[in-house]
Amino acid sequence: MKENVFNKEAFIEDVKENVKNLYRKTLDEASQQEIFQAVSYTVKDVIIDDWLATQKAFDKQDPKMVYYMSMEFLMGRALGNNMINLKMYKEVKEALEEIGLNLDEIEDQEPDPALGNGGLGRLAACFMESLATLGYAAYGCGIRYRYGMFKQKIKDGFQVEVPDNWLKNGYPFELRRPEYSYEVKFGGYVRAEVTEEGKTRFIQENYQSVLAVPYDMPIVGYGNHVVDTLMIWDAEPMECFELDSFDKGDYHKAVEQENLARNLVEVLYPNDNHIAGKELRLKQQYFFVSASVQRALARYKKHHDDIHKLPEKVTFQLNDTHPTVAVAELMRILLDEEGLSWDEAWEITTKTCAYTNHTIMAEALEKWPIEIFSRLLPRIYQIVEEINRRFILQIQAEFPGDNGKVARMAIVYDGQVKMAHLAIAAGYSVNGVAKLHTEILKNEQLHDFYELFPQKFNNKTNGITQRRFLMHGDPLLADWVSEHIGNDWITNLAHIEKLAIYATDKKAQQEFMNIKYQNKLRLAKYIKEHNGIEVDPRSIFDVQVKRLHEYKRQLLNILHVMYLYNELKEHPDMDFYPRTFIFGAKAAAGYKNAKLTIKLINNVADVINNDRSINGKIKVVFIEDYRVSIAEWIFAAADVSEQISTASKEASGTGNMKFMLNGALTLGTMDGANVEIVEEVGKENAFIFGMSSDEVIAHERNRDYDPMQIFNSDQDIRKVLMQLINGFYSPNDPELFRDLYNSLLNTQCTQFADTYFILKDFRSYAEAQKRVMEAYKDEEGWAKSAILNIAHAGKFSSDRTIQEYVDDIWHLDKITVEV
Ligand code: GL9
Repeated sequence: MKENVFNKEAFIEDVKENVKNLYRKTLDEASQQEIFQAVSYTVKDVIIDDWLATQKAFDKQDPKMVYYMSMEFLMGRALGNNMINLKMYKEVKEALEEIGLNLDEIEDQEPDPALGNGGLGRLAACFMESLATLGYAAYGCGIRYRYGMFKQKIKDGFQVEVPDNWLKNGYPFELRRPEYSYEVKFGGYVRAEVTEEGKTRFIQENYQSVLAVPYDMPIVGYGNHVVDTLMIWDAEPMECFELDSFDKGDYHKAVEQENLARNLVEVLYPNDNHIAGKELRLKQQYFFVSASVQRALARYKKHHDDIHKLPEKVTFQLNDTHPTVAVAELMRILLDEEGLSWDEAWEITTKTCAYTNHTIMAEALEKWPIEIFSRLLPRIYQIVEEINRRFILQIQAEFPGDNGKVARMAIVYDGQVKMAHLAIAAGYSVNGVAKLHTEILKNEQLHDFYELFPQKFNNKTNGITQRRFLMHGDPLLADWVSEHIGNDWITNLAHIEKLAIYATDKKAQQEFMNIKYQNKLRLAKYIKEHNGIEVDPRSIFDVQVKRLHEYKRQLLNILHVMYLYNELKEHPDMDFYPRTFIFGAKAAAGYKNAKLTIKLINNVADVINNDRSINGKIKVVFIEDYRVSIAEWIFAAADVSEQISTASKEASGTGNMKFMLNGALTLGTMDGANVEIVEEVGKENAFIFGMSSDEVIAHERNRDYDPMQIFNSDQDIRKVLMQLINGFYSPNDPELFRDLYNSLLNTQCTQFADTYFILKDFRSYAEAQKRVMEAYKDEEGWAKSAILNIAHAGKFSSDRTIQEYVDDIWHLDKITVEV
């Protein structure tokens, strides 16, 4: 295969040309943003050739392909990673430096396309990158939200949400493809018509429609010339309808239809592990699913004429239940447009769709009121009802007389359409995202379904891409790894195990600690600039960055900080290693306790950071607007990775893997993928605490946990909780944190006090934190553990995850791209 030979002079000439053509400027007149655009277009030129060649390879090699359907793709910035995967990053950096330009600053001009909330959306982005790198044909299917995840501002300690207009300067890495537009229909009614051959046909009438227009983004594989495609859909009004409507004198409807198109893709719902149940959300789901399925089928039919063989060439992976209407949409097209019988259509559908579950949180389970669902999608609802009718017959045949099963498993029940049940009934595969999570699905959450379809259930432990989260985020460490063990880890992370022999090498330990220090300096500088807080890069950087959610227990972390501070005040000479507690988290806009926790962290930070008497031994930092780009720097700088969710609640976690790969030690519960991290690296190289998932589940079942007993018997905990309501951290409004206090103790205010067992795990957490401190004092021991963490992160590459999806679920063919 030909390497992309990089020509510095030609690259710079191209950038200059782009600045001239785009802005009628010379390079020295251009702003940083303009230079970012020009550099991006130059890089895009390189990508385009590979992209074309990849499409040619698809046509010629006719591989089976996966359509990864997801409401969210949390891509993060593209420029840097595209250059890394084109193997031109360092060369471009040098070329730009020679003409006085700084690549870091240029990269910093790119908005983070934040078309996702958190782990689920970032996983989809890592998966696309791994698919391209492994040489599989893949399309990501999603929505081109005009406003992605909101920008977070911290004002007076409170979170304020600001719209993120990421498209305002134009996004260089997208391509509008109007020739692949499709109509998507909403509402109206369904008329049955008997054809001449005596078949019944169903026709949707009096509907509103929008035009789905795709924007394609390139997904560049690492060094293999493969460029897959992320298609994200924009909504435009159907032009012709307006006139039609005026003709019919239906002005109102024409306006409604315009508004539908305008509102549809306006904004991403900012909820993590929680469903808002809004009608517009269901519209978004059907909109992108219908358009994607139509495009996939059109592509298939261009190359194949037997629709029955669709499962040999196409698979739809449903990223959580959000795109599950795909099942019914595929049925609709096969029945109504392809004219297949129910059994033929069902056979194809159930061999084409597969479902991934990402959470056991009850409030995240999607259920749509029949009223909304049937009004919005009348034909789809008919089909779902028929799937349900047949599914209930199957349940009854399998478990005769067990009416409880029907009640628990039906797709349509209690006035609701249950999307997970539909996905499991129709999917040929159901997978969880970490070993423990999959076991909980099989034994608890989806036990009834597991009894009916044991063969469908499988585990695919999540992973992350080392190209972004080591090569791009932590170049010093990446180079150091390569110097010691070569480059193989870049495309096969299992090779990073070779690093293990350096864990006890004094020189390697020194070098590692020095790189960590450099990365801590980089972050300390950022914190100084953005928070005005001076942090000591020699202190332990103890980090919890992730969405704010009660089950993730940021509250446990900050309560422990309050406890430590009390200890330090009482025993000023106690043995203590300086600590910087770093938080970063967005709270869903309507999630009160989550937002209050942010305020608490900031108030605690204010008090502690300004208390001279503790000599800066504790610092608390809340990083504003936590997002992919800053995350890369944070992982690189972390010593301690806080993964402290209530056991059983975090399906997998993926931040835990990013920290590990960057040589941070996990302080965590036996939850999600933490279990497998400890399995890989060994208990002695992590700090594990707290209840097991079995214990948590048993308490939940028996309802026998009483936090009040702990409050009454543990004076340190009591003191910390009292500080929530005595104005210690909020003198002007002593009642400010009352709701947090109540959430822990007061059954009047929450169904169960301390739902997430914060007080129950507190002592065990505090004890684990002590072990962290002791361990850090032994610098060599710490370096050894850190290096072992990196060396044992091999399993957690999304390349491994994708290969498992391919082997067990998708059965894709590899393609090769010649250039
Ligand atoms: C999540 C889980 O909570 C995480 O534990 C898991 O790692 C990711 C990816 O599998 O999926 N499920 C979920 O709803 N979210 C997750 O992060 N939340 C969102 O990002 C919307």
